[in-house]
Amino acid sequence: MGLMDGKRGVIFGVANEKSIAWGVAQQLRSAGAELAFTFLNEALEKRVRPLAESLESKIILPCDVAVDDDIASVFKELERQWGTIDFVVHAVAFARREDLKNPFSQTSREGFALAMDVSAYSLVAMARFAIPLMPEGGSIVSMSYLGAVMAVPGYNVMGVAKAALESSVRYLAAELGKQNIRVNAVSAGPIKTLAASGIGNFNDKLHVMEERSPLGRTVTQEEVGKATLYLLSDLASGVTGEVHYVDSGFNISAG
Ligand code: NAD
Ligand code: 0WE
Repeated sequence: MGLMDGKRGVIFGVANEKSIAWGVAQQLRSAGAELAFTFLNEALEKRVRPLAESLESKIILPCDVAVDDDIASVFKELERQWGTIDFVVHAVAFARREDLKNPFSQTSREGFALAMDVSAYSLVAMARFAIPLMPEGGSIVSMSYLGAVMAVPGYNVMGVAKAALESSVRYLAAELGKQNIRVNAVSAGPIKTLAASGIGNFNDKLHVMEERSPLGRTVTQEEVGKATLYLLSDLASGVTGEVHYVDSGFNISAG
């Protein structure tokens, strides 16, 4: 008997076995959920397909979340194969490398729009296409970071995008509560993933975290996965519009 027996959903954002989305997928599968996956491009398909198949997934689809037609195609295929779904995991973010390196004031209009589009608007688009597949309700969880609410050095335009993402979580939750669709975010502490490996001095950030956080260590993909499992399950049936911190307590002790 699993917490997610009989539940089906889609996970956006697995790039490899280090992805936070993969930590979430493993927890969901262990709890009995049936999973569909998306991948950004052919290079990533090579990584994602074997991972998805190792969890007995049969629905593995391409999706650039900056393209509405791609998102529409994913949910169309889920409707064709499953009829309805119970959950969506949004674990996608992107900003131009130079916008995470240069001073924030130098962010270009295009760079700002791209970060917002891929990292924040994509959640709204996913919700839009998921709603018709959740006639009895459902649960949507996205991934955020402390940089949404504090000016973390170097996080820059991604912090602005995460602020928009967290606000979108609240507006979606407020609107969709009547349809029993819950929308939440997990705010994770720094974890060494593909996205993080593109950040200069990321190891220094991990060490600061280890020194200053109440638990005295960084968090794992598994721990983020467990919190996400909770939010997607009926254990969290009364929880919506929340940003749930899984960051070793750093948010209460930073500085
Ligand atoms: P990751 O690189 O494993 O995952 C990021 C994913 O975003 C990749 O699968 C990539 O393919 C996907 N992506 C980027 N642009 C896309 C697009 N246009 N269309 C579709 N997919 C696209 O890194 P991660 O750290 O697991 O990141 C997952 C989420 O967790 C992100 O939202 C990130 O901001 C968030 N997060 C990460 C950390 C951390 O320290 N690693 C901390 C807090 C929150
Ligand atoms: O959300 C993120 C990082 C997301 C990300 C990473 C990259 C690297 C490669 C978005 N876009 C890109 N673009 C690239 O070209 N995190 C929460 C991880 C992260 O990034 C930081 C952090 C943390 C934590 C940047 C500065 C300070 C802390």
